[in-house]
Amino acid sequence: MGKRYTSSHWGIYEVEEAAGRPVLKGYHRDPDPSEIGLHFLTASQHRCRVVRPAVRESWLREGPGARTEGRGREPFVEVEWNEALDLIAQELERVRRTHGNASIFGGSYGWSSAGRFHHAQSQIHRFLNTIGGYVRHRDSYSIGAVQVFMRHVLAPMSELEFCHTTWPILRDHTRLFVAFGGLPIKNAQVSSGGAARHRVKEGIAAMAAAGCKFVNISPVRDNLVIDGVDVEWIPLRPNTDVALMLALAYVLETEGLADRSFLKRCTTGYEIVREYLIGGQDGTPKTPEWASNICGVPGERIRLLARQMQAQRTMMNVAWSLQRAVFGEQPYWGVILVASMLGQIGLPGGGFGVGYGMTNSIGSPERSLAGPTLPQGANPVREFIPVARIADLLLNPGTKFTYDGMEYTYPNIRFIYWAGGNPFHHHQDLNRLRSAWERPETIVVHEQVWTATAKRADIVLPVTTTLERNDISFANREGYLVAMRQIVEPNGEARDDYEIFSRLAERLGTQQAFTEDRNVEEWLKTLYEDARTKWGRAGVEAPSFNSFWEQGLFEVPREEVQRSMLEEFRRDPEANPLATPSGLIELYSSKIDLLGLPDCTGHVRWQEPPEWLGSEKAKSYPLHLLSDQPVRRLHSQLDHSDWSRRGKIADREAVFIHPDDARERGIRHGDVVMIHNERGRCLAGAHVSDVIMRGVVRLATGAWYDPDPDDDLEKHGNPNVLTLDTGSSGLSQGCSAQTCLVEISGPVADPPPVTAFEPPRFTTL
Ligand SMILES: Nc1nc2c(c(=O)[nH]1)N[C@H]1C(S)=C(S)[C@@H](COP(=O)(O)OP(=O)(O)OC[C@H]3O[C@@H](n4cnc5c(=O)[nH]c(N)nc54)[C@H](O)[C@@H]3O)O[C@H]1N2
Ligand SMILES: Nc1nc2c(c(=O)[nH]1)N[C@H]1C(S)=C(S)[C@@H](COP(=O)(O)OP(=O)(O)OC[C@H]3O[C@@H](n4cnc5c(=O)[nH]c(N)nc54)[C@H](O)[C@@H]3O)O[C@H]1N2
Ligand SMILES: [Mo]
Repeated sequence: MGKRYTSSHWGIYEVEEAAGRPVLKGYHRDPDPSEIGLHFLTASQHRCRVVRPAVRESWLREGPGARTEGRGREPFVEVEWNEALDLIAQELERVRRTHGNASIFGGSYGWSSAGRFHHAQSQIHRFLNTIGGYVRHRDSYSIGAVQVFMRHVLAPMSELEFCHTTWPILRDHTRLFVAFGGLPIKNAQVSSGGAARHRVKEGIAAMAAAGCKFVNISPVRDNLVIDGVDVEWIPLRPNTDVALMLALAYVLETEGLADRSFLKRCTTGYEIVREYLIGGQDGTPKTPEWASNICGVPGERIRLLARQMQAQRTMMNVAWSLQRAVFGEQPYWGVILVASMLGQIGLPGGGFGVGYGMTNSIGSPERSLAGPTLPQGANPVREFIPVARIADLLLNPGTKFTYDGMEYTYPNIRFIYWAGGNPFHHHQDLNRLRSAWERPETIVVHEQVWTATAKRADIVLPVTTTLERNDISFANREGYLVAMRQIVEPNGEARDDYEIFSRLAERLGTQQAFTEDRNVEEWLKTLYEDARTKWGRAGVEAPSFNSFWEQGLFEVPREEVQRSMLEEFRRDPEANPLATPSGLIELYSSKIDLLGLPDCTGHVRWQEPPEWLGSEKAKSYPLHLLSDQPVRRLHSQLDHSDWSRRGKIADREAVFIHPDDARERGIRHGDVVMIHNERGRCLAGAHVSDVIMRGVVRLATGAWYDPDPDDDLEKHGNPNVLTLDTGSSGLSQGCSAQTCLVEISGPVADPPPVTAFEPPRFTTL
């Protein structure tokens, strides 16, 4: 056997032996390996692992629906595997016979693990499809708003994400890079399915060395930092980028700097937007001074920026966080407007990006290929929710919601089956989710560790990590297929999700449909060979499965040609039309306008979000809370690792606060403070720093939700007890986590200890 590798969302790691035990090292061809993955192996032995199947006491004693308010409080009873599987199979049978499959929610949103066969979401969806289907989710928390919106005005995000202008082209051509939300190298540690060579740090450094200037437009400074290079930071109030973008457009229009020929050839609707810009619709010209009052950026800087962008090859980038907000579509429409007026879309190094720095794969010069994936089968159930509407679904069965121009009804959910995600980390307004979570009669969770979601289930089944099973990892445009050979034995009684669903399928009479009579090794081979055949047609010769498995990884040969996003379209929009109604970039969309939605009209528009620093509410809650992606983990994954815990302050997640805001509140660096608003309260450790602007605070996501059982105080610093749970708009219904005002008080004397990583209580019957 050759060298051993494993792969994770954080990267490829080499497996070596030290003192007779395996250790992980960064892949030697990775220029910037992520520290997160180095701690995967040790974390997988943590005592928060789920060891045996467990059932909530009242559910076991009294059956489905019993004392559902006890979820998260009551002890569990550990049971034998066969008993747990019998209970789940009987309950699935009861629910689908009595209430139909549209009463089973199998959303399972989450990243789970990098291996493509054991990918928990694919496994659970395939299983539920074989038993008659389930209510599913659509879209993602990542890009919920823009995913729905973008295809109407330009192109589907799924296409755009993988056709970004490559880093080498940016280096050779871009002279000015304007980053709304920065270029967070911390985020580019990951790619869903497996980052390979971490390229963003060196990509940015190479651009800077080639003379490109960077402007970071963001409430925080530290998400665009280049060693030895001055990056201009333009602080702006959260949720106000669209005002700034409109003012840039206003300057381009009124100073005669707009590229009329590009607007005419490649876009539609500019005249209508122009009316809005100059104040024809509402009597308010969108001048730099108008924008300055909203976003806090000096009018002169806005004016100058517009001229600078017009005078040289400029790439603009918008972080995904900007659309994880109420009216989240607007900054994206705004950047499309400004980029169209600059007329550089499709030119090397010009135009706009919608995700540089968000994951490692964006802007990668590697080939675009579809990798091995487990077929999920067909879902006969039509009902679905936009992913971030989970609490609405549970609280309001039978009520209507709008989505992408249609009206739908929330079904009545009795059974939640979750594998590979952590809603008590990822969802907004967790106190609201907590009441919603009491509604279903049965909740089953497959987990590796005792997450807050596992603790709030009726039946929890222990599953293996990728280190404990064989798998294949692949992420598009990462350039590698990795043979993830098992490194350690399964922890406790943990089983693979596949094994669990196979045993359930056996009980429910769908074993053949689910397993197709293949064991894991046969599946890996089949999925690999299927992908290899497809790749062969695309001119990529991959080795046979056996030699791939032996070698440990396969490096996909690179394409010779570098790419610029939308270059074909720009060259000849008639021959290469976009998939929009006009075939052009829609600066005005009659399709969206005709929907008559109040919160997403026919063109980009500034609207006051329900919570922002200029709102009435800021009088009681004067700080805007950003809950960004964490540096030392992936969401809630590996929060129990040493690496993540060493990043905490007084055991809690660090809340970044400006020195003046801290002083006004008597808060010092290292204090435990309380963050609160009318939705919830949590404790956090104060990190006093001027990397954040005044009036804004930042608490990363992913500290395991840890509410005190006797009141609603969250002890660990999970921002989602504070965030807003409303759809980004009636069009997209995306997640609105970044629209959130809070107040902070402190210091808190004698804070209660963090208990997030403790397993739940156990009892016997
Ligand atoms: N406030 C706020 N909230 C946010 C965001 C924000 O910016 N602000 N961002 C949102 C975004 S973009 C996202 S993507 C979500 C992320 O939210 P999630 O994807 O739900 O977060 P993860 O922590 O990755 O959850 C994955 C879970 O799967 C488990 N797991 C791993 N491997 C396996 C496996 O093989 N089998 C099984 N059964 N389980 C496994 C892990 O232990 C973990 O608990 O959070 C969203 N929430
Ligand atoms: N290490 C690590 N990396 C990750 C993840 C992780 O959990 N850990 N999660 C991955 C996932 S699932 C996703 S979806 C991506 C998400 O990628 P993003 O959503 O883009 O990431 P964030 O870190 O939330 O925010 C990026 C930047 O936007 C800034 N920002 C926030 N609000 C505003 C605003 O209103 N205006 C402006 N101009 N800037 C603003 C933030 O301060 C931050 O600097 O990250 C991925 N990368
Ligand atoms: Mo995400």
